[in-house]
Amino acid sequence: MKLAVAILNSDDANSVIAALTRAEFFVTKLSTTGGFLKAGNVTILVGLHDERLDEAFELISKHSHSRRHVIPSASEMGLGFYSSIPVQVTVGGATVFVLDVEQFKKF
Ligand code: 2BA
Repeated sequence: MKLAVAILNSDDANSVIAALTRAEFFVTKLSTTGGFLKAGNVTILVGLHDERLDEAFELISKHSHSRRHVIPSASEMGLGFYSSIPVQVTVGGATVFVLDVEQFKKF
């Protein structure tokens, strides 16, 4: 058993979650904030059997899109300094971590 922890763009989250749920995955949605942009994003937890990992990856990647984000000049960059020029970063699609699950129980 695995736990997939996927950080999604807020604009993609509903379609990713809908696709996973339709495919009978169990999903928990958390409201999170990126440390760099300090903008809201969505983290989902998906507990799943090892053999369904590729299927979950496929659905997450199909419904996640990368976006360019411009940090305006003179905004704090999360690194302890201020930029004097606008900085462009590419955000996403999805960032996914996969953890081994030692035990899984529902009471
Ligand atoms: P944020 O931390 O707000 O980062 C947004 C985007 O800014 C990142 O996109 C990346 O392009 C850039 N970025 C982040 N940290 C940076 C740094 N120290 N120096 C230069 N550029 C940096 P993504 O990599 O697609 O990440 C999207 C969101 O996923 C992140 O939002 C964060 O919430 C999460 N994330 C990504 N990688 C992570 C990791 N290794 N551990 C934990 N969370 C991660």
